[in-house]
Amino acid sequence: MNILILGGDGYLGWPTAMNLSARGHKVTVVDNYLRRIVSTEEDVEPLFTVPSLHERARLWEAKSGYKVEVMIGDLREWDFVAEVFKASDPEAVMHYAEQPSAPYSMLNRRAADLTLKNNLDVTFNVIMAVHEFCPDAHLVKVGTMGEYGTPNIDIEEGWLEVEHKGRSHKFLYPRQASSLYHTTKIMDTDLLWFYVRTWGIRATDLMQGPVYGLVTDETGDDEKLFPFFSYDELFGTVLNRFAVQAVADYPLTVYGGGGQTRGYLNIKDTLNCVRLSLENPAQPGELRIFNQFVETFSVNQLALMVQRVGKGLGLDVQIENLPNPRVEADEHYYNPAHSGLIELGLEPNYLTDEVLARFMETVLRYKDNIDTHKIFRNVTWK
Ligand code: USQ
Repeated sequence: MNILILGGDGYLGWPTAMNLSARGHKVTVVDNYLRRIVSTEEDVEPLFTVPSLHERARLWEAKSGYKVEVMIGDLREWDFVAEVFKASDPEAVMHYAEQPSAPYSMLNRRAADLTLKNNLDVTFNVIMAVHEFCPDAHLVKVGTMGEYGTPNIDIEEGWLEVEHKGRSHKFLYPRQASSLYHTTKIMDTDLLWFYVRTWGIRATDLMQGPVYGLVTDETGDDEKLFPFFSYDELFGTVLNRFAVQAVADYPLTVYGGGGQTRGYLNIKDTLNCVRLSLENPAQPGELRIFNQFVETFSVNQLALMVQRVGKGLGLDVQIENLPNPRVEADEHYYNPAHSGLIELGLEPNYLTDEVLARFMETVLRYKDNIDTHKIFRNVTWK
C-alpha cells in the first residue's frame, strides 16, 4: 500500500514509518519539525539527539534496504499540502501531525493558540486534500482516550446508543476533555464526522491512551533510529517520565492522590494497531472508532511497579505525591471498552515486570544524558 504519514518525525511517526516500510508498504513521511522547534524553545530536548528525518531515512535504508520518502514543510499551508498529496498519491493517510501535549497546550496563551490552530488547521487541510486528490483513500488519525474524559459510566468504543422518550439514536459518545490539547482532538473528531457524513470519506479515529517505551522491532538497539523520546513535564508521558526519574534518582512525580486511571499501551502496540487499521480499512462513509490501549493502570500502580522493578535493578526509587498541577479527577470510575482492535487481530504486549525492567535497563544506559532540570516545571492548569 502507498501510505502517507503526516507528523513522521514524532515519537510515534518515525517508528510507524519504519514498521510499515519493513512490511513492504511504500511510505512517505511529512513533518515541519514542530516538536523539535518547540522542545528547543522550551529547553526540553529529548533523551537522545535525534538525526534529521532525511538522515534517519538514509540510516534506515542502509540497515533495512527499504526506502522512506521525506518531505519537510508545514501542513497548515495549502500549497504544501497539495504538493504532498500530488507527489505521493496515497491509498492511505496516517495523520499524526498535531501538537500532542496536554501540558504544553496549557502553558501560556501562545502555546494554547499554536495548539488550537495547528491541530484544527492541519486536520481540516488533510480532510480537504483527501476529498480533492484521493477520495477513496483511507484516512486514519490519532485521537485520544482523553476525548471521553472520566465519566461515571462505562466508556464505549466511540459511539453510544441513546434511548430518549421511547425513541433511540446512535451518537458519538459524549466527550469532555481536561486540557485544551484534548479538546482539539474532540474538535478533530467532529470535523471528521461531519465530512464523513457529507462526502462519504472513509476514516478511522484511534482513541489512544498514553504510550510508553523506546525500543521497537525496527529500532533494535540502534540509538540513531530510536524515537523522539521525551521525559520532561511538557512532552513526556507518565511511564516514560517515571522510568527516567527512577534512573536519575529523582523521586517519582505522582500528581495529587495518584488514583488517575488511564488506558496504556507499549509503543510496539501503537505500531500494530496502526498497521491493523491501515490494512483493514474503514468503508466509504464510515467513521470507525477504536479505543487504542491494552490495559488500565492508576498513576499509583505505575509508580509502585517502577519502584519494585527498580529495586531489582539496584535502584532506590522514591515516590513523591505533588499537588496536582492539572484539573482532573484523581479518584474516579474508569471502565472503557477496547475490543475493536483485538477483533482485528491485535496481540497485546502487556506491561510485565520483565518488560518494564528491559525498558528501564535501556534508559539506564543513557543515564548521563538525563538533565534533571527538565523533569518538573509545574505547568498549572489554572
Ligand atoms: N501524571 C502524573 N505525574 C507525571 C505525569 C503525569 O501523575 O509526572 C498523571 C497525569 O496527571 C495524568 C496521567 O498521569 O493523570 C497521564 O498523564 P500523561 O502526561 O502520561 O498523559 P496525557 O497528558 O493525558 O497525554 C498523553 C499524551 C497524549 C495522549 C494522551 C492519552 O501526551 O498525546 O493523547 O496521553 S490519554 O491520557 O488517554 O488522553
